[in-house]
Amino acid sequence: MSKKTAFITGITGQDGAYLARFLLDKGYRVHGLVRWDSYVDSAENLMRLKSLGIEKDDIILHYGDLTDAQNITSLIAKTKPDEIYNLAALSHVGVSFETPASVMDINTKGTLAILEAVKLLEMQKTAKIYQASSSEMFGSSPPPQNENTPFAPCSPYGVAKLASYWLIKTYRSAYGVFGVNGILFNHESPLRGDDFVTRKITRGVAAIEAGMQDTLKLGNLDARRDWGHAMDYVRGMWMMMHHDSPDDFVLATGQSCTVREFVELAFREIGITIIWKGAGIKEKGVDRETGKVLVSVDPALFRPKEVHYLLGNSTKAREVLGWRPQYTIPLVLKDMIKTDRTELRIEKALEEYNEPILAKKSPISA
Ligand code: NAP
Ligand code: G4F
Repeated sequence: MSKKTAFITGITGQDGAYLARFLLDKGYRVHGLVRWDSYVDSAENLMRLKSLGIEKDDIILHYGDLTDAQNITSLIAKTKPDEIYNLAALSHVGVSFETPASVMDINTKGTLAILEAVKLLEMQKTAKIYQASSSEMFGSSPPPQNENTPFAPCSPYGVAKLASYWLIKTYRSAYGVFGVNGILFNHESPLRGDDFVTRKITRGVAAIEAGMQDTLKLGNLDARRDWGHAMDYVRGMWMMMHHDSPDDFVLATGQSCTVREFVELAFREIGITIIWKGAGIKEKGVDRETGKVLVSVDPALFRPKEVHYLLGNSTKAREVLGWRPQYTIPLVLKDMIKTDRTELRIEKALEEYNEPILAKKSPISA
């Protein structure tokens, strides 16, 4: 049997890396879209892939940008994918308030570029599309949320993702495109960007333990999320693409906790019990043993509008696809903090090792 071909946008991101690993292990030929950048180390954006044992030669990377429709069309024509996974996005909800126009360009017009390419190239029958829809689209709709919950987005990110969700449904019914919406609740991992709250917390806690940071500054501690593991969720993406007919599915663990509770769990991993003192922007997380302030609230991290409570009901994916998450919040957290503690111990050791060498070499001290 000939190899299946997948084209992944967002291959350098958290989900892209795990999905590439998953598909390679299944014997796929994997193409990925990458943006050119001017990092000092031009391979920096491939770090996540590398950490999962994926080298440049294992996949085929193409320079491009989701906002460039001609580029996307020509890449789809050239790579002839059986499956397109559209994971590229400006994925930070808070940042989407600062850059709403680029969010619409990437997160909505980018999806349109893929759909139009498939339509223009008459690939409806050969190329399936997975769209990375988001629980952020539910916004202020009360929990638990499932496929029938009304959408009420609260951010430019949520609005842009919702427009893409509808584009997928529209091209599915109007042109027969095999397009699926995976409505995914928050999912994390050791590859999560450190601007997202879970990674900021696990890394911050590990840095406090290593003596490299004094306090952890956070925004809204009351927000409640349904946090799963990215590895479970990329498996779910593939399962949706292999269902007989295109449909929309929620993936969620069905458990949630607040940011405050996540902080408590993370500190417990390093043997610290946090007690909370004060309220609102004066609230502090204090080490019960030493009385030291380890967590404080920074109002600059509040969003203009907040999604307060996300808790998913993934009964449909469980019953129709047979999908089950293997990770619960405590297990996701353990996986993340274990990696952060190891990485920071190595970083610290390297710093200590390099310090005397740098001091010797420094022209200032000479
Ligand atoms: P991520 O780590 O932030 O990765 C985003 C990816 O998109 C990166 O590879 C990034 O490339 C790429 N990208 C951004 N703008 C682009 C552009 N204009 N052209 C081409 N590529 C571009 O996000 P993630 O957590 O893996 O999430 C994957 C997808 O699922 C996103 O669409 C996200 O919105 C959605 N989603 C995520 C979650 C979650 O909890 N993780 C939940 C629901 C939905 P660079 O490396 O060049 O920046
Ligand atoms: O980690 P977050 O930035 O994730 P958020 O906003 O829920 O978005 C993530 O999940 C969505 C699915 O629901 C995805 F579609 C999206 O791409 C992304 O992956 O923030 C979680 C909560 C928010 O309520 C935020 O206000 O944590 C709160 N928070 C409190 N302090 C913070 C911080 N968030 C961040 N990023 N940084 C803080 O210091």
